Amino acid sequence: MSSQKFKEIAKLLLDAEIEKKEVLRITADKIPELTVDEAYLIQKELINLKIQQGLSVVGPKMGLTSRAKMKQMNVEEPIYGYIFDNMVVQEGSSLSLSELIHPKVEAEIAFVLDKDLAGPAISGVQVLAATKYVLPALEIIDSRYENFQFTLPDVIADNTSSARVVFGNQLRRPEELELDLVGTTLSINGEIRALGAGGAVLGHPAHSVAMLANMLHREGSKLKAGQIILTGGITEAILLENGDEVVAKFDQLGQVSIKITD
Ligand code: 0L1
Ligand code: MG
Repeated sequence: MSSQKFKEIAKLLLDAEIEKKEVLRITADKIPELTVDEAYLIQKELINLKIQQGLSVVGPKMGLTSRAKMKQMNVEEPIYGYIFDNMVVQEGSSLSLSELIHPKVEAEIAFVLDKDLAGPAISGVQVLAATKYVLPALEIIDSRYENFQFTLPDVIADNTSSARVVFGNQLRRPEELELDLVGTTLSINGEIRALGAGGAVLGHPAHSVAMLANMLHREGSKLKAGQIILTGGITEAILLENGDEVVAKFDQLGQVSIKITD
């Protein structure tokens, strides 16, 4: 497959994001045999296009980190993408549906490292030793594909549906908490719509960061100090509607909220 083709598809996905228009998944017509490795090459082209437009990477994110989501997609390994500065929404502020296609929200724990971490064979213990602090987050995913329908390579190419992120204000040292036991509720308009604990993320969110460092190593890359890393959904993702008041509460980590407008 030519790199020109990958560039064209990256541009198509970027245009879909900017114009807020869903497109047919790549594997339905353009490249039915798209592999995971090729999908990451398309993702890389997409990331480069965003950087050329003046955007900056805030940090990487892991997706499909729960056993349930992996089983649903019939995959053995999570996937990763990137969060950009224009995706960060202030805690407690409003987000307009007019900026997005069909957004969904999920509750996550984010890490900030104070040392670079390069795979291979990084462990959860090494991640915790290199962590400056952890913080609560809401991730808003917004697949650029029609009806959120895609295969694994499609969603990798689409920067793992990354769209918006809201970070909470409470920063905690990881040793102050048992992150796998951190209970989390995701409420909309006062009603709990999803719940879970940190252990839903590959047994412990630090395992997700370790796996990410090891996956990045395969492409000659690493986790960098200061980046904010999203570890993956503790809860399922819930479709957002106009008027939704979204609040995720995390045991010992505080809460993160956002209001959805039209
Ligand atoms: O952050 C995520 O877990 C999303 C990964 C992509 C799958 C989806 O869009 O549901
Ligand atoms: Mg996520």
